[in-house]
Amino acid sequence: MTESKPAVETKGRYDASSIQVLEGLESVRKRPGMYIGSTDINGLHHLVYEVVDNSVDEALAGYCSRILVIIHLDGSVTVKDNGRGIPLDVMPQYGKTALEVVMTKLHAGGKFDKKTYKVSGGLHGVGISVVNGLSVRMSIEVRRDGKMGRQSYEKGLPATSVELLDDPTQSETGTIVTFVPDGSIFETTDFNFDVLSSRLRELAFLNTGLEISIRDERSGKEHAFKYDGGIKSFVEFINQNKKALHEVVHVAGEKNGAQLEAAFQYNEGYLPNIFSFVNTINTTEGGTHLTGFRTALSRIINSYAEEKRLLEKDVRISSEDIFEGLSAVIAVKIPEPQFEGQTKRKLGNSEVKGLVESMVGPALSSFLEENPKVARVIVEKCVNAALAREAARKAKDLVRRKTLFEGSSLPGKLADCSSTNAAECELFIVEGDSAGGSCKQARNREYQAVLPLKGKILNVEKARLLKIFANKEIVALASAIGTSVAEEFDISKARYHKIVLMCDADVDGAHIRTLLLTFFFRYMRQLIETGYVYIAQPPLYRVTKNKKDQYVYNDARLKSLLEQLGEDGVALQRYKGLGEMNPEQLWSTTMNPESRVLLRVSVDDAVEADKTFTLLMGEEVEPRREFIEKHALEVKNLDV
Ligand code: 0RA
Repeated sequence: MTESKPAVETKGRYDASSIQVLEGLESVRKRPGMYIGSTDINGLHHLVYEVVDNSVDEALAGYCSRILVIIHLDGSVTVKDNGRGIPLDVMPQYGKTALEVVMTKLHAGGKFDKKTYKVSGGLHGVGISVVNGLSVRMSIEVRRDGKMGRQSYEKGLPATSVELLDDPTQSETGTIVTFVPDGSIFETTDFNFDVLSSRLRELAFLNTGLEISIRDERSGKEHAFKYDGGIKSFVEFINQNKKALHEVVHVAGEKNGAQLEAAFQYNEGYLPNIFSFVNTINTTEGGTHLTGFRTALSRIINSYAEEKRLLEKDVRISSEDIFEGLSAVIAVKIPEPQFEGQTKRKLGNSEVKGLVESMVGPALSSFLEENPKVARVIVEKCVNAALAREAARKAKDLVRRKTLFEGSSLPGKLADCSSTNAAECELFIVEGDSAGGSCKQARNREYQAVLPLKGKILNVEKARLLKIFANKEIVALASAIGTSVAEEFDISKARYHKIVLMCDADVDGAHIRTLLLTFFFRYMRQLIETGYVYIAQPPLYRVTKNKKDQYVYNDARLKSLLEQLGEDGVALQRYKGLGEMNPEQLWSTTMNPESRVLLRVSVDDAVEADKTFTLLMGEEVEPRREFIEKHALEVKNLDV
């Protein structure tokens, strides 16, 4: 590989547009990173993308409808398409077939750059010859014009001459490429099926109607993608497990050589899920196209809402409110993209912002006018986001000012203990005023404090911050504990090192306990992590036999007790609530450290816990109750 011709005249035309620079592949092997970004697993996958991009170009030109990728057992990869195939005729200026030139020469611009929107910045579009240069072995088979042409290579150099045969099938045209990546160049040559598959799915979304399949012979896994709805299908896919608020909105346009396609749909959730592409490259860091989209959305939704008088006074939808619960895909095609950012995945071209804005704006505006129902749903979603943001800001200010939970103002309902040594102090949070009363009589005033809570406390999972901090029960709770909440939380200020939740042993009690735990988990998590939070275990039954009382804490124990003894001469009392116990009973069964059973609450897996609380606090009440009944009393830690 020594050939390096600076400028080559092509077919008698001398104008600058047809100039191409061809050179051998030695530079590719010397500086692989310059051509494929890196030599890690991303660079490895890039080899597949590069070949597939050539097939996709055939599809864009209207000649290819199917692409198949196969990962073989020996670590090689095959890409097969039904495009036109690479020309097999000899190029007079090289004395070689176009096939060999395409496969063995690095080309920068000019005739072979048939790609209208190819990418600068080293992301792709470098040519299939780069893959060849970085492969220990590569072979290609082309069917075209009734002929079949094939050639193999080693490290980019021809290992055989081009074989030309009559195509025995004489049917479909196309290209089959197989390559074995060079293990002396790549850190790993182990292709990841899931990564390749998800990129191919992206390409299938971005190229409407194109069928792309991938098969992994190592595992037997196989995926096939074909989306007749294009990026509209992409948005539906993103929102699959979410509750969508309306049909997908689709916008397309072309201006000053830039093409734009965008689709979006709001869902009931709060998180944005936005994918942006430039010339089919996933711009994971966003960029000017995304900014243009966001600006247009924000401007048009605001002005629509204002015009239709859908805004309460003082409400202004900001561009962050626009993204709440929004799933969207924005794909642009531009001639000369500039990529910036950490991973070169951020579009930098400043002109694109205005272009996108000017295409999305009017289209969205007419869409809203023509679809007033959808428009209202969208405006309402954004207004809610704006209100929530404002409320959160106010709540934060409140907490910051530290007036809310200062220890100086202990709640009136709190029967505090006399000790100030937090390590020995216990706070019993008791469901209901009557049980609270019994508890106050039963307790040891020296180190046990009692705070009765009335009914169900607020579900903090569903409420906005401002509402949470306006809730009397929660403020009472937080001020009694003394640590403040959220960002202001300070464990060293805890006034008790045992905070004991004492609820009835029924479904409502379990629900209240979960509401309390949710509050602790979301706003005082360290309290749980430090092991300060406990659940009291009041008995379910009192069994009296031979004038002797026995307290029973679960049904299994009752069953075995009754079986062991027989039911003759046995008196059974079922406790439906804490209120049914007198202070002495309450003391001996539930509060006396000598005889009580406490469960310590722990968070073993915060991510799982997070998911569980979200599930528990969902809209459906019944499944939640079932879940609570099943799990809430599972023993994690015993403190006797
Ligand atoms: C050069 C020129 C033409 C097609 C291709 C390359 C081509 C390359 C690959 C790689 C994988 N599949 C491919 N399919 C096509 C243009 C051919 C024409 O003008 O007829």
